Amino acid sequence: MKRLREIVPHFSFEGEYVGAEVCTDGHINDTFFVYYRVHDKPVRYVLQCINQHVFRDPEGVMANIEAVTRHLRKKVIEQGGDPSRRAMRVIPTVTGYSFFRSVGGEYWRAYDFIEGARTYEQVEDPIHFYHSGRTFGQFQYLLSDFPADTLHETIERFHDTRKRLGDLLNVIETDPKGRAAGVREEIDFILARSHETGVIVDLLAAEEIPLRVTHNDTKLNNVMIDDETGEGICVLDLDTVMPGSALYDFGDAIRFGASTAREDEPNLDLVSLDLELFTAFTQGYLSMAKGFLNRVELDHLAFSVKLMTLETGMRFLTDYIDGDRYFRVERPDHNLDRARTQLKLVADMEAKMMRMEAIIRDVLNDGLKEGA
Ligand code: GN1
Ligand code: MG
Repeated sequence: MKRLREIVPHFSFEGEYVGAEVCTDGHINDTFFVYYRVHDKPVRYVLQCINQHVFRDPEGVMANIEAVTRHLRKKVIEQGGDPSRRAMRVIPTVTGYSFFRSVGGEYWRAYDFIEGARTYEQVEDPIHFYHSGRTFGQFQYLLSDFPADTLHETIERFHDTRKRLGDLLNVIETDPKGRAAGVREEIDFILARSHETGVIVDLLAAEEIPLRVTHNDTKLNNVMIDDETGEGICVLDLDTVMPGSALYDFGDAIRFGASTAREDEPNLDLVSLDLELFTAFTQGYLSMAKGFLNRVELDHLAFSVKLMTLETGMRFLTDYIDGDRYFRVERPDHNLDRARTQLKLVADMEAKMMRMEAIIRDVLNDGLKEGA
């Protein structure tokens, strides 16, 4: 916390400083809540130190975030919404920059905290997940006229699942901690599905599905849900906003939010895909997105759920074998537990694939009836 006292004065926070605490959500950046008082009213800000092992170009990240939040704010205002709740605001430094670079080369940035709303690690009420779907669908919709090619690709080939498979194969080869032999079963499970890893990137390359501005990290805990109405207010964690496929966002949201267990649940018997939650998200998402997705995108929604889950399982397993260098871990084998939940989900998703397809068809057909 000591270093915070040196960082805080560089931001144009309003009021008197009260204190700060660590926020433990998220696997990548260091996050803090900073408390102020403005005319006796408590105010909270979010202060983050960007992880430069993951984000090699923090200035590119902030340029993306600045441009995207500006665009979202403009859209929200045009539509008569409340921009202070519906779009994140980057708090400038006292010298007017979107980030502060410390003497040691750390990059810090700050946001307003939206009060009267919270994020969830797991769905507590399916309606929240419906609203999560609507909020991510709306995010894509509001950015559909944003020039995607002006964004920095801040993590190269982030959701290129075939490349992620290559990363796994490389680390199995070098095996720096001697962990590969202990996870043969998991490796074999992934290898048996290697032919599917290129499906979405190949559709993008063939221009059968368009490149869109996507969020790329659509976990339930990246949506603020209003405490009173249960509605999704806005999307958080814009670090990975980049050109990508809408399928990445749909699939990743389901893999995290529609699981019956936490992402790191060690007891795999508790882990499965909840089809009721799948339905809730699909209804919310398609209520915003069915108007702009093309036929090939719609046809691959269910597949994307499985592919994004397989990809995340591969990433956790890669990091486990690599000695836990990427994702923050809180216990030994944490990344292995995470990898196993993902692979368990993949197997369950395969068993439920036809039912997912049928639900998507029903949701689309109901939508058509409504509009008729
Ligand atoms: C990371 O930091 P967090 O928890 O929002 C990761 C995502 C993974 C996710 C798995 C930049 O997101 O890609 O899906 O963990 N973010 C980055 O929980 O790698
Ligand atoms: Mg996050």
